[in-house]
Amino acid sequence: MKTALITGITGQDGAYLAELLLGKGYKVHGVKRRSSMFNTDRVDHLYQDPHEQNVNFKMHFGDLTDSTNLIRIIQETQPDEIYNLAAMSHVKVSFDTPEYTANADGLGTLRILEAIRILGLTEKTRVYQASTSELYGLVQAVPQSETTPFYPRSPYAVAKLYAYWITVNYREAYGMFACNGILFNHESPLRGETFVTRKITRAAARIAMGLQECLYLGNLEARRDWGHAKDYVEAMWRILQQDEPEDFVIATGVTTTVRDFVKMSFAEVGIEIEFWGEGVDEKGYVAACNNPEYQVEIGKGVVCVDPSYFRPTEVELLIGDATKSKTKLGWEPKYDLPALVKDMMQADVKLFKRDTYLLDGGHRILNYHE
Ligand code: NDP
Ligand code: GDR
Repeated sequence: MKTALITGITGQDGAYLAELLLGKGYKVHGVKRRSSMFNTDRVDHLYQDPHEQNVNFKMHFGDLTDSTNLIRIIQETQPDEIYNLAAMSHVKVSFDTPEYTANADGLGTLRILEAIRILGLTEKTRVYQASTSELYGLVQAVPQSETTPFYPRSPYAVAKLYAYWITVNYREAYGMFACNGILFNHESPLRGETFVTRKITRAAARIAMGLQECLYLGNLEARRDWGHAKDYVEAMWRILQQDEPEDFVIATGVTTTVRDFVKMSFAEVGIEIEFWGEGVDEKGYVAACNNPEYQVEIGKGVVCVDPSYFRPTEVELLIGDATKSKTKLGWEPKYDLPALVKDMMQADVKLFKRDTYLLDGGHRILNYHE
């Protein structure tokens, strides 16, 4: 039985990866942060009572900014594979918290690699580093492959650039089996609510139910190569099963604007969406949506552009070339974009139907944001 350690177990990818590895017979350890509220929703279905025998899923409190903690967890668990998925992963937020992002996303990776070296596990433990298409940033060439030059455009991407290269360096300097998966955007019903796709599918479901009138978004013209997280965690695992450690791009090869993602999502609930505020000055955008003159009929949907969601420097176009992964890893995505949108929309419609019953019954719902 192989043992895996997953940092970021409470996140979207951590949850899907844990499920995948448990299904393959792994013993899975996860690193979770202390929070003042329960933060394990995404993995609660995998929970095993620690008092029972043969427990294959265990969580440990930890943080990527705490090296002694990481050394102790790695020493205790002696993993065959570490998947470093933990990160402050929100690009826009990284402009507000650049130092913390550098610490967790950049130095956090170094702490894991050093812990392996300090513990004498360089021969035993393989490492997957969650690298990102954000490394490409300002477009140098398309489609983007393993050989396309990087030009990061946010504190998040710059921190991930350090993580990328320190992973390569430890592989070359110490012969470690350490690999980067350069993953393009991947989404799912478990996607964090503040990333654009989930923000859109939640709003589409809520607007269809009359729970919300307007969806505020930033740059509608940005283009992303969106895949399904379930397909992408499969690729992470395959990367660590190779004979030689290498870096791989994981992408669908199809790019779509935020605007079209909006249209596709609302079409799932039979709503033709209107886009307001374009061509109006910055304050005008928001004012139009808040103006009572513009009452929206229930069942109709409106998107308003709110410049507060613009980023100081934007990544305009991502489209990945995953030829190497397809040939070497034998990886193929099972979901295309319409299937992804359908999966997310169905889940959010179900979620808000449940919430409607609870609200109608006079119950308060925690974490209930529009
Ligand atoms: P999420 O934001 O959903 O999850 C991030 C995880 O990291 C959460 O479990 C979070 O814990 C944890 N975390 C954050 N900071 C720390 C810290 N200082 N110490 C320990 N844990 C921490 O991200 P995803 O699952 O979407 O992404 C997984 C990884 O892949 C990230 O590194 C991301 O940057 C990268 N990536 C993601 C892509 C995507 O499209 N999803 C594409 C390419 C790369 P908590 O729940 O407590 O907040
Ligand atoms: P991204 O994802 O920055 O690509 O990073 P996000 O969904 O946040 O943004 C995608 C694009 O949509 C535009 N956008 C908005 N974004 C958000 N969050 N909220 C809005 O209201 C909004 N309106 C328009 C953005 O400007 C951007 O162009 C994700 C994260 O998962 C990273 O961790 C990961 O590395 C990359 O994907 C690949």
